[in-house]
Amino acid sequence: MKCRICSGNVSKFFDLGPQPISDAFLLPSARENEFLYRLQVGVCESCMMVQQAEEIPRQKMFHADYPYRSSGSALMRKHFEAVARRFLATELSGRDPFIVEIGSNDGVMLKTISEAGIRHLGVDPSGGAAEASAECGVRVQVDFFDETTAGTILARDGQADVIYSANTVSHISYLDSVFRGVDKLLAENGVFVIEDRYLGDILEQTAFDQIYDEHFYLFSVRSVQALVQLHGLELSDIEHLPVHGGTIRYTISRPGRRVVGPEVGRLRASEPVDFSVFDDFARRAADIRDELVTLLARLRDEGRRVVGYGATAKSATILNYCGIGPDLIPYICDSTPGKQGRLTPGSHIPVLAPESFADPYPDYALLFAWNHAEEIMAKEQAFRQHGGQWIMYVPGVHIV
Ligand code: JHZ
Ligand code: SAH
Ligand code: ZN
Repeated sequence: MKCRICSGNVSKFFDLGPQPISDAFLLPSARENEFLYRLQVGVCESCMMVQQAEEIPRQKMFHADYPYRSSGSALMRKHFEAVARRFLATELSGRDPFIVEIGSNDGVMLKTISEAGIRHLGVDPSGGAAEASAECGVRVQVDFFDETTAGTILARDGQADVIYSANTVSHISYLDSVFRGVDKLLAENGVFVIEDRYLGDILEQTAFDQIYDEHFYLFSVRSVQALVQLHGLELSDIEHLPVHGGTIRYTISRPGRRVVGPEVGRLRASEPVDFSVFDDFARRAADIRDELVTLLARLRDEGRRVVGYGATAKSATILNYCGIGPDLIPYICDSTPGKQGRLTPGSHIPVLAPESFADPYPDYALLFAWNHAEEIMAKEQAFRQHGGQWIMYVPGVHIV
């Protein structure tokens, strides 16, 4: 298998078997003929980009009914407001600045930019999310960002001082086209800022649920630096952030335009050179699967009730890789309207509104939205007061 970035040799290290589209929550009548594919990941021996073996057609994942809404978490609303405020104070403080966001979803970040009266454009193919962003005053183009889209934006709006993209660039297999588009659209002294899950944290926490269809790539400093250089740009800074279990914000600019920060070399030097870490990771993931399934089966046999909390995209990997279905987890509570009343992809577990959680409280709750643990546990304090306990599986199976 050849690297989608540099054509180097990719060595596969983890086969997660047949998997559904992670955000394709089914209507109960649509459980037949579900689309499944084989989820396998490998690492490029040249540029270290971790990537999937199979590409899913993009419109199968991102379309009018794509249910994820970034604003569903107070933590992420706060995070993106801070991102916008920082841009307003720095890169967007000049004369008539312009910012483009790739994967603007429901406008969680651009809302603050729009309120400040700054020229902006969100690009997102998920029509439902785009509609929600338009309702809060965000200008949006319902489209996949690529070289063609970039050309249209350039002709209509001119060059961008900032191109920002959170949790989206890693979702795009055709990054050659995206980077050609960025190169066209970015102003001479502009910045391309990407935030994405960090491979280093995923390996350290054995967070193998971060591997699913949408996460076509898992980024590291080394692989992003290689990617950026291939397209004639420079990785000028990185910041390691705690959101989503560990994220890196990469600041990319035209060569020589910015001083390269010391963190780039420092974190890069900590990244693996011996690829046996990937085989160890796959082995630990299989151990976590065995431990989790054993625990859930034991609790069921003891007559304990266990329900799920947070019908995340990540949970598709856990449920389908572990073979967990409604016999072990009768339902999952989730606050997203577009997921409620539907079944989880592949595993066909009903998704119910959070109000069902207390009706009556289960003995245990398996927290699939572990990256929002603090927020969820704070709002569900009564669960613990009723004797309930949380089951976690990152960084290993444990009960809190
Ligand atoms: P959350 C998605 O991943 C998909 P997911 C995508 N690939 C990605 O990278 C990230 O988002 C950005 C619910 N919830 O953020 C809402 C509650 O019920 O971990 C969500 O369905 N109550 C684009 O899906 C889910 O949990 C709450 O109080 O893994 C959280 O999803 C809170 C805070 C959340 O992303
Ligand atoms: N930035 C938000 C949303 C992440 S969800 C956040 O961090 O929470 C990923 C989003 O990327 C989805 O809304 C999806 O529709 C969008 N997306 C996927 N491919 C894209 C592409 N080629 N161009 C623009 N957006 C894309
Ligand atoms: Zn490569």
